[in-house]
Amino acid sequence: MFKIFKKMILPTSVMAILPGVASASANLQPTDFVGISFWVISMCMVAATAFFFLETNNVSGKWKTSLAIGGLVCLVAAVHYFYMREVWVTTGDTPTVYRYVDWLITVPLQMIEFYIILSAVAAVSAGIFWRLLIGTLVMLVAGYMGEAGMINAWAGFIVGLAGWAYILYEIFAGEAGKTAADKAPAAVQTAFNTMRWIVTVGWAIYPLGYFLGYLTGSADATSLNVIYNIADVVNKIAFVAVIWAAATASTKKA
Ligand SMILES: *C/C=C(C)/C=C/C=C(C)/C=C/C1=C(C)CCCC1(C)C
Repeated sequence: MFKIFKKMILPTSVMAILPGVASASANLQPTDFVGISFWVISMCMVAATAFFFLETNNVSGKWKTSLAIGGLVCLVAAVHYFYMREVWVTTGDTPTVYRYVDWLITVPLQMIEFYIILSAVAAVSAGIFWRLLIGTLVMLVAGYMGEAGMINAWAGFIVGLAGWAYILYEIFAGEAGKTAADKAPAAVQTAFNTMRWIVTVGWAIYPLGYFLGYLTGSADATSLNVIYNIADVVNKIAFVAVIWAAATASTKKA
């Protein structure tokens, strides 16, 4: 009885909460493809949330934490997508503040996933955790301050890039990268490798958007929002799906 309750509590609470924040906008025009993309992505995030939470029941103990965190990433993103869609549909503005609030929560959680999947298979130092967290915060806070006009826009960009470079160094050549190469089993190595390429190639979209949309003003709000929306599917849902695949493979083997 208790087990069933435990299994149901996460998905049920998610499904109970989400419709409450998903006030359907009455203003969505059939030709507003950016608005439609906001809608589609928010629903993908809801579905992914439910899926990853449910799948925590099907993987072995050491993987449950990483899948639960992956579910949280999608849940937080889903809620922000509802807000962002609303801003876009009602004002036609880019919902920059909501994106940054979303990033401030989801990006550190995603970076911490590197640490958690390694600690599921090897003894790892807490230094990895802190370096990834600090690099992420430097990247996001600098970008935000630059975009909000609190500091020089170029300074924010350059400090933000340095934070990102620091993260990349850690997962490719630093302690995290070395631990994955030396100590992780094949399934985890594959996952780790795909995840760090998502962080390199997929995440490049965001500084590119800052550069083209904000610093040089050569990209318009419509294309930027569509690109961010599609990028988030890869950079969040596919990122967690890679962890899920490793978790499932390693559970079947055990
Ligand atoms: C789900 C959302 C994700 C994965 C967002 C990631 C955002 C970034 C990697 C942002 C990076 C930036 C820089 C590297 C330079 C400064 C400007 C930022 C914050 C856009």
